[in-house]
Amino acid sequence: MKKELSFALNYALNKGFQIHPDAFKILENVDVRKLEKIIKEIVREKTKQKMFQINQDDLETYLGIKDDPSIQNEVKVLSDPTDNITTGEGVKGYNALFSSRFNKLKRIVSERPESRMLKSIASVKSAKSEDDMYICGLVTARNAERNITKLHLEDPSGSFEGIVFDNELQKVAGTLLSDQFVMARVSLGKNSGFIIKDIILPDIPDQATNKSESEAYAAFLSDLHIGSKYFMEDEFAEFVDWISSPDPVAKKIRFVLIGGDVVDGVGIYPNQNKELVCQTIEEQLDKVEQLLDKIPKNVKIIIMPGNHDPGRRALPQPAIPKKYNSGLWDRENIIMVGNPAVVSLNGVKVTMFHGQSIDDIVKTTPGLSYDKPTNVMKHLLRARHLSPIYGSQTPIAPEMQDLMVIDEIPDIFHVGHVHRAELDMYKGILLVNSGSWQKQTPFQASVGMTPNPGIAILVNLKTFQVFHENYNSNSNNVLQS
Ligand code: D5M
Ligand code: FE
Ligand code: ZN
Repeated sequence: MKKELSFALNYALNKGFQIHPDAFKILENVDVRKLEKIIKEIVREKTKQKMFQINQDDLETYLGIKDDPSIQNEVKVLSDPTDNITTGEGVKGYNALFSSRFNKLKRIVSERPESRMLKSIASVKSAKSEDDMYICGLVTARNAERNITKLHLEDPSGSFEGIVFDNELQKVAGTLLSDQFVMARVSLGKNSGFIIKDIILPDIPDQATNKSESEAYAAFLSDLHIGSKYFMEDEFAEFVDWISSPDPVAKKIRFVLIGGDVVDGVGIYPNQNKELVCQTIEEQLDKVEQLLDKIPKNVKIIIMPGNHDPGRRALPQPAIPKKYNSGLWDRENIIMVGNPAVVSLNGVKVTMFHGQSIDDIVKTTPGLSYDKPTNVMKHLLRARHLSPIYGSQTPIAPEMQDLMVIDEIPDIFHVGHVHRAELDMYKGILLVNSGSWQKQTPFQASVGMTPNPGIAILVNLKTFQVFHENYNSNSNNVLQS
C-alpha cells in the first residue's frame, strides 16, 4: 500500500472511524497528494455529524463525482439509411440517384441570393447573351490544360463546357470532385465558348450550435477492428474500465459513438485470416458485446458500420444485421444505425459517417492527404455530400434517393476510417476524426500510413469543451488538432 494511503487510513482509524470497502476503492484511485486533505476534511465533517463510518457516498460527494441523475442521455435517430434503402436497377437506378442528388442540392443552394438568377444549362446555351448568368450542375469532368482549366457540368436539361482563365479560380476548380454539385457564374466569350467567372459551392451557412442543457459527455470512437491481431485490446479494455471509474469526466459520459470498423471482418482483404485472432464474424461480434457490456447502462452506445463490418458494402450501409449478433440489438443501451446516420444527443446533432470516400478524394485532390482527415471533412461539408465521386474505389449503391447528401447541418461531424485522431472546427461545426484502436498493420506500414491509435475523444455537449484520454504508451502518439 502506498504510504499516503496508509497514512490516510490510520488517521481515520485513530479518530475512531471505519472505512467501507467501496470507499477504500475510491481512495486507492485518488491522487496521493490530495489524500491527506481529503481524509482530514471528511473526518472533521463526519465528527460534527457524530457518524463514524466513511462510505462511498461521502467520498463521491466530497470529490464531486456522484452519479448525477440530472445529466440526460436522450438519443434520437434523425436519419438512418437502414430502413430507407431502395436500390434501383442498372441505368435507371443510376439516373434516379443523380437526379435526386441534383434536386436535393439545388434545394440547398436555393437559400442563396444568387440562386434567384439560376437558369437551366439548355436555356443558357440558347440565350447567346454576353451577360453573366448562373447555372448549376454536377461536375462530369475537369481538365487542366496549359494555363486554363476546362469544366464540364451537367443538369437535367443538358451538359455544359466552360473555361476558367482566372488563376485563383483555377485553383478552386482544381479541387472540385467528380460528380460534385456546384453553381457557376458564366458568360459567353468572344469566340462563342463559355467562360466560368465564379464557382459557388453549396457549403454551410453560419448557424447557431445546439447545446445540451446538462453537462453530458460523448465519447467518439471508431475503427476498433475487434478480431484483428492488431486490435489494442488491453488499451481498449482500460478505456472501458475508465468509463466506470470515479473520474469526474468519466462519471458524466452518457454517450459512446462508434463510427464503423467495429470488427475487422472476414475476407475483407487477401490473406486476412492470417491477421485475425477471431476467424468468424460471430466470434468477433461476441467479443464486441463482451467489451461493451462493461460500459455502465446509463451510457447509450451508438454503433455504425464501416467497410470492415458485416452487411452490405456499398454506401449507404444498413446497420450491422441482427443475424450476426442479436445481443447487441437487444441491449437497451445500444442503438444500431446505418452509415451515414444523423443522431441527436440531448439536442446536439451529430452526423456520423465512416469515411470510405476519403480514399478517393485524397487520390484526386491536390493539397489533401491522409494525415489531415479533417481537411477532407471540410471538403465534404462544402460540397454538402459525403461521397461525391461515383465509380471509383468507394462502392455507392444506385439508390432512388441520394442518402449521402448532407441535408441536415450538424453540430458535430464524426468520421473515422483513416485511423488518425484529429480535431478541428469548420463554420461552427466540431470536426472529429476518431482515429482507431488498431495498431499499424503491415499493409499500412507498406503504404507509409502512420495511425495514432488508442485515443478516445470526449466532448462536453453543454460547453463543447473537448478532452481526450490517450492509452497509447508511445509518447509520439498524440491527438492532432
Ligand atoms: O482503412 C484504414 C486506412 O487504410 C484507410 O485510410 C484506408 C487505407 N486503406 C485500406 N485499404 C487500402 C487499399 N487497398 N488501398 C489504399 N488504402 C487503403 P480500413 O478501412 O480500416 O482498412
Ligand atoms: Fe478502419
Ligand atoms: Zn475503414
